[in-house]
Amino acid sequence: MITQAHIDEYQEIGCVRIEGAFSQHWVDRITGAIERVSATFVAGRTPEAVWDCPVPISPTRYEVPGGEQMNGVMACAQEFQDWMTHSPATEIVGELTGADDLRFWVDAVFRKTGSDERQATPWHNDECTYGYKGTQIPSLWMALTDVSEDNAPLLTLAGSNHDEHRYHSTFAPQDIERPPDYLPWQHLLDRVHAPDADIRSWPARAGDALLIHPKTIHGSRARTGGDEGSRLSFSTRWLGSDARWDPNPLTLPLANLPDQNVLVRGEAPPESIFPVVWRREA
Ligand SMILES: O=C(O)CCC(=O)C(=O)O
Repeated sequence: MITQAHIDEYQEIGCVRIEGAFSQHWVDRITGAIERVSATFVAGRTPEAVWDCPVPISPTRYEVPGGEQMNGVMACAQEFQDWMTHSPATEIVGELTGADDLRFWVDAVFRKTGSDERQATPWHNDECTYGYKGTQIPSLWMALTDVSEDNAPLLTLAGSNHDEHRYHSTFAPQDIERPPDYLPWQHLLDRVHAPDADIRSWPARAGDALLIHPKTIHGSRARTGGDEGSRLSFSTRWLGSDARWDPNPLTLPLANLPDQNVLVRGEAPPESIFPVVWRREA
């Protein structure tokens, strides 16, 4: 499924679309799982884990203007484990990043409904608060609905994957000294709003996937079609073989970790909480 052209595009501009990455079978199963998990939250309950996922994430859901977001629901439906084990997901991430092995980290669901312009995903990159450092820690974004230009496509700043610096996220503590390789968030915003910014738009069909480099600056448009439909995506974060724990004062701690000492500076993710789920065949 992955060609050299996909790998080259990913390396050059920090994002690539894999058309038809997931069959209708996976689109239907993941959508069904998301609907069930969301309905459980809406009914006032927190969905329980239904399989033994050792990653220290806990399910959360919040409503945003014109939509909802959920995080850490991977353990809450058998369909998600089946997808991780049997769909092409890990192969896609492994082949595109060149990693020798891969660990699942965390997931997020983005649903946008109607056309409230505040539903646009704000500009950010994913590494800004990460304690893991490496080039092989991307996000795999899966379209669960068709995403036309007026249905909130993702936007990326081409080439930002090559940035040497990092950004001081608005989610990180603000009242501390910024490490020397970090730039203010306003710098990121100025770049994407510059008249010559090389912004790429990523329309997709349900089942298409995007691989987003951890440094790639991205966001989304809002839905602009004026209809009452919705746009749904499932995004998963991965740790490849070059991921090393390298926290700094702007790192958001991994919540729910019973013992923070299992994370050792300079070391790969511990097998006990981030087991390898894919290995390159020799
Ligand atoms: O689907 C979206 O609107 C946002 C996705 C995103 O920002 C991410 O997965 O990091």
